[in-house]
Amino acid sequence: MNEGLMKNGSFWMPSQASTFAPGIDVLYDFIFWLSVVLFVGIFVVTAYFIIKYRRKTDDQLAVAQIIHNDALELTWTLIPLGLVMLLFVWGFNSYLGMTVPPSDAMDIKVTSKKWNWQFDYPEKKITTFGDLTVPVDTPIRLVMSSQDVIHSFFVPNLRIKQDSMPNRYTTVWFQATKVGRFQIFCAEYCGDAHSDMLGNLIVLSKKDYEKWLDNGGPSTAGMSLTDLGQRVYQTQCSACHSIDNSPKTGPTFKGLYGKLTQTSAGAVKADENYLRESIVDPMAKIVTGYPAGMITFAGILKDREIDGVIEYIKTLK
Ligand code: HEC
Ligand SMILES: [Cu+2]
Repeated sequence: MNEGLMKNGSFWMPSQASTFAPGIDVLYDFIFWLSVVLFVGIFVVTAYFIIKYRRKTDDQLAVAQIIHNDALELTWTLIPLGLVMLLFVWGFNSYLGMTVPPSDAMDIKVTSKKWNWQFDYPEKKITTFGDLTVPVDTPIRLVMSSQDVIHSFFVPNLRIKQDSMPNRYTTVWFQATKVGRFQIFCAEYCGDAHSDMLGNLIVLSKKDYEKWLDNGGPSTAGMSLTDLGQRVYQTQCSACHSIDNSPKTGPTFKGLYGKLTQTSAGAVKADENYLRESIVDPMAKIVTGYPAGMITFAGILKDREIDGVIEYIKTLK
């Protein structure tokens, strides 16, 4: 579990990890307590009037109707108007602050697709899946788009949420104030595995971030092929392929290696070449009984990652 979402927060809110968070929480608290005061106040006054002006004797006549009262009407118009305008100006102001990034913000490209997040760091040609790594105390602008349906990038600790859409760019910016790991959610219902469309925001000190960039991003160099493959499986394939025979959109990986698979091109033995072809050119042979529902991973996965995932599939006897 990520620190911050469940721990360190208050009863209402996860811990604050961006420059926006304190201001937004004050506005939230203000609206909350204003609602409590108005709710309780109106009920108390209503109850008091019910008792005070109740009919006391059977033959009591109705009190004369009040048709018009300037002072009363001005009061109940102007006070709510003032409150609503205050909330509008306050909210609009913080909205502007969240919409307009500082000119020195660092751009990171975010691509969403069913069902994961891809992050491209322009300076070093690094791409990561699921994990977004950023330096602390640095303005970051996310330029987002989607490869399929609408998704929504949501990090509660930062107090930011922004839809990511096909065929257009949307942006959101933030400045993290705390080193740590925070949960990324998809906040737009986007299909079967929507609730698995999770990621981590990893905030590093500036020095650690430079080191991370210099090492080419997430260090996979020291990882064994199988470990790397398992990671690729979890971020890229687990939405559609199980490893325990349970049914998903695609066939299970359990026992797949070496098996005779029925496909649109006849029976094929699932060896390394077939697995590789299924990953980079999934339309070549469609498994019988399944929809042609897999996208190509050519250009998305590096060769070593493909090798890794094949090794990983081999371990799933
Ligand atoms: C969006 C869902 C989806 C994702 C994500 C996905 N696949 Fe698939 N995959 C399918 C479907 C559906 C099939 C069956 C139809 C076909 O053969 O194309 C399939 C078939 C396969 C097969 C052939 C299986 C067999 O029984 O012969 C392999 C191998 C495979 N996928 C590997 C992968 C790997 C590795 C990944 C991750 C890098 C991945 N898939 C990600 C949907 C998906
Ligand atoms: Cu989504």
